[in-house]
Amino acid sequence: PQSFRRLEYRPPNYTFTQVELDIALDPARTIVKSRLEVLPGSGHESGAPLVLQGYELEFVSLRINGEAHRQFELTPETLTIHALPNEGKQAFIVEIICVCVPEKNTSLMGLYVSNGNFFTQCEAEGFRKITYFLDRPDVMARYRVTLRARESEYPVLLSNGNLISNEKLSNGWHSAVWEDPFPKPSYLFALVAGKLECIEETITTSSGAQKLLQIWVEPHDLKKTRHAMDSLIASIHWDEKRYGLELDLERFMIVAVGDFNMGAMENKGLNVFNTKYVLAQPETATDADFANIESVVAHEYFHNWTGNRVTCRDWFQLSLKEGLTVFRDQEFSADQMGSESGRAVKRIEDVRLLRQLQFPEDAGPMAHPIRPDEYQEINNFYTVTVYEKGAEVVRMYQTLLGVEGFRKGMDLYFLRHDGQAVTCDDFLAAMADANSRDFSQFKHWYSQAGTPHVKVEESYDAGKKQYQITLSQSLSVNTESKDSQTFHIPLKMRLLTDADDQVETLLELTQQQQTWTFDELASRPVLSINRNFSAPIHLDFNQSEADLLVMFSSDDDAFNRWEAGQKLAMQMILGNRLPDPALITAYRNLLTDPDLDPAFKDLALTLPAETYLYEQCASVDPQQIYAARRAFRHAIATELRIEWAALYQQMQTPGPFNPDAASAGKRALKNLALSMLLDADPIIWTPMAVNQYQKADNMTDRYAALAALVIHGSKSAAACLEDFYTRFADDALVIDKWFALQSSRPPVANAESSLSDVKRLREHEAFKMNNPNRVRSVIHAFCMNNPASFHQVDGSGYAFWAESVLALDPINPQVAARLARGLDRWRQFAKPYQDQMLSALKQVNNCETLSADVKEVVSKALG
Ligand code: DPP
Ligand code: ZN
Repeated sequence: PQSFRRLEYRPPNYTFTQVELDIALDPARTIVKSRLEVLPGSGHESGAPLVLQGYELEFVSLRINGEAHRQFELTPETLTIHALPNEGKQAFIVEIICVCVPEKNTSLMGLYVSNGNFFTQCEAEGFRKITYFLDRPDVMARYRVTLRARESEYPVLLSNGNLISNEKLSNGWHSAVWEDPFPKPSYLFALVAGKLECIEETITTSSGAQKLLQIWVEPHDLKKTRHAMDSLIASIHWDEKRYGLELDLERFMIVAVGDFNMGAMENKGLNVFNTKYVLAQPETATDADFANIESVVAHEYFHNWTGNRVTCRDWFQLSLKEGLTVFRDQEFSADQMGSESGRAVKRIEDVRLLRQLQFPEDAGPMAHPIRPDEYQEINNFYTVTVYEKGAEVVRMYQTLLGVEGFRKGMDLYFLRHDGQAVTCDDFLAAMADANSRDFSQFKHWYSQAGTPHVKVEESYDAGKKQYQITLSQSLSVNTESKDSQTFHIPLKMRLLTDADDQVETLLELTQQQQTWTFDELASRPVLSINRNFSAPIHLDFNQSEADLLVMFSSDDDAFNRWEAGQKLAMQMILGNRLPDPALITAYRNLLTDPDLDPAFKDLALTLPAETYLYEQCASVDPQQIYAARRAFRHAIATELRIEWAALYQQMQTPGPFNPDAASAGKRALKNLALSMLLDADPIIWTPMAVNQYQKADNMTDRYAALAALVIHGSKSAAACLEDFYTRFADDALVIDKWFALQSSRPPVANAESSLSDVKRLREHEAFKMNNPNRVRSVIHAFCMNNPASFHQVDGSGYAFWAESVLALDPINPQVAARLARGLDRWRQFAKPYQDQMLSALKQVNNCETLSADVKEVVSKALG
């Protein structure tokens, strides 16, 4: 397979200034006419042919400067045009006509049909499935787009920018012309056509301009758009206030689609969203859904500046826009929490995700730097490393420079690069230059894969009243190469003392090993370091359980307070121990502390995920870890049953549903209590859970009760599941929850295995192999979110995985490749799991017709 390398970047031979598209939409045969104004590019070589990308297109005709042109070659992936006028040294016009077949497009890249409507997805390389083009992000052009379609079937016609005109044509067709005033790369092109309706609002932005905001959905979903609109308005105001960035278009549209590979897409002025990240009302969406919608709407809106106005030179720079935009949406969501403790809760959730998903990736066969050096299929690099670790790297600039210094860097970045396609180095240079800082060592965060380890050694000399810490850094064994460079690591720290007289400081670890000395300490302090998770590292610190207990009950840094509890639980679970009395007491004090945020309590009593526990083991026995974690949880449930019962009452949220952070936190804690109580005293609490299921006026409470019944193997679960299905049969997103809950149910005594459930669900009449959300809620949920059921000694889970990857791949390679990542960490498992995984991987790898997407993933896993 072909590999692409970052260092082989060449500036384009040609570029386009103006692109005109005329698209006659027909599901079976869409005719695309393009008119391209071509100029020599910054890498022009006289006489070089113009090589356009095109994929799964039917070529019809080519004209240059108005004349039919015959000197060209077609391959399955390119159109190469020779004999250009004047050797291509001056502007010329290329006109191409081609045809594509949207109704056959199940990959959901390019132009496709979903529920009778047309949608596009062009990032990263989908535009080449619509027409022949220089489909690379450093070619930026102005677009004028004419859409034509049968009016009765496709009354709404949308594209990027501003609507110029709308016309009735003969034969029941109509057309719309859209013009985008901002030059953009092809990956930001979008069109939408069909039977859609919108809610709209007009707002005034900071310069006093009026802007039209619209959210387009299928008519029956209009009532579920309010929260997305509120989130959009909040995002627009936040970006003005925090970064001085204003919406630049007269009109900003969001469109929801039920068939979508990703979460959402930031096409200029016309964001296309997975329905999952738009539609919400209290009866059908959980608190988590509300929060996700707010953050994804913000994320895509923020791309308008970080991604669209300033874009990526090439796809190796993806983290330039994604890491930065995730950081921006994280900060926005933290501000939306409305309190300091809310900010900390958001931080804990983000770090938990990073460590559960990104740390394993960084230690596995697909490990790559946030700026990868090589890829076979770029779709495989929309990863938690590029996104979440990328956001951590951006956060470290802010930690080092302060919020104001970071803002100065952002201002300089836009001043220098607005309208350009640039690199991660350009971003780093703007941060450095705006603050007169030397970031040459910081660059290694972009070039080295793997999670760094920082080892802490401490000593206290009572005679001298002196305390010392020595920090040493190393890359993990897997990824360390001889020439690995030391990182610039910002570590926030504070010494916790009885006198409480120490301030928080920032240590910058830049050498392999450094020592810091602290004087005049009357007694040995407790070290709180990497506060607020200031650096994305593994902290190797053998802190005593006594010190951890001190931090868990009193560290003023909420993140480290939470972290101390996680570490205690983790050590005990991995040591196959139950929580000791001191920890139970600490849990009890925390749960009954009237001043603590309920959302924080919920996180503090949520145990580390199984997959995070795996990362701590040299050889993983998944059944053993599952059993130890479950026993530990059962002990917390029973020992604290009185506190859980009290919380279940105290955390009720009477009155109309409000999705704000404070109410959501109460519901989370109440529902954790319910789940614990079902574990501790099922006979008493099963009827209570059934009652909550039936009486709930919102999805958070209804779903939580249902999940608790299902997860604990309650006899009432089946009836409630059936009721749930009937109640919500018309709501695809709720039915996805119904599928996902059953597929991710861990093993329970006396119940059938989840694998047989999943196999049954796959035959269910509502299961659809070509709908990514449904596939993810059944197959991915089982293979990637139900470790104790998936990892079976007989390998049956892996056989199901192999069969599913092979069945999905011809339909949708991107969704299949994501599933294929499910066995990445096979080397880490004990026998016989490891052998069974290996044979499943080989089975997939042996298929001769694998997509480039899946091939890259499994060959790297085996490699
Ligand atoms: N739509 C994806 C995102 O916003 C890819 N750009 O991250
Ligand atoms: Zn993004």
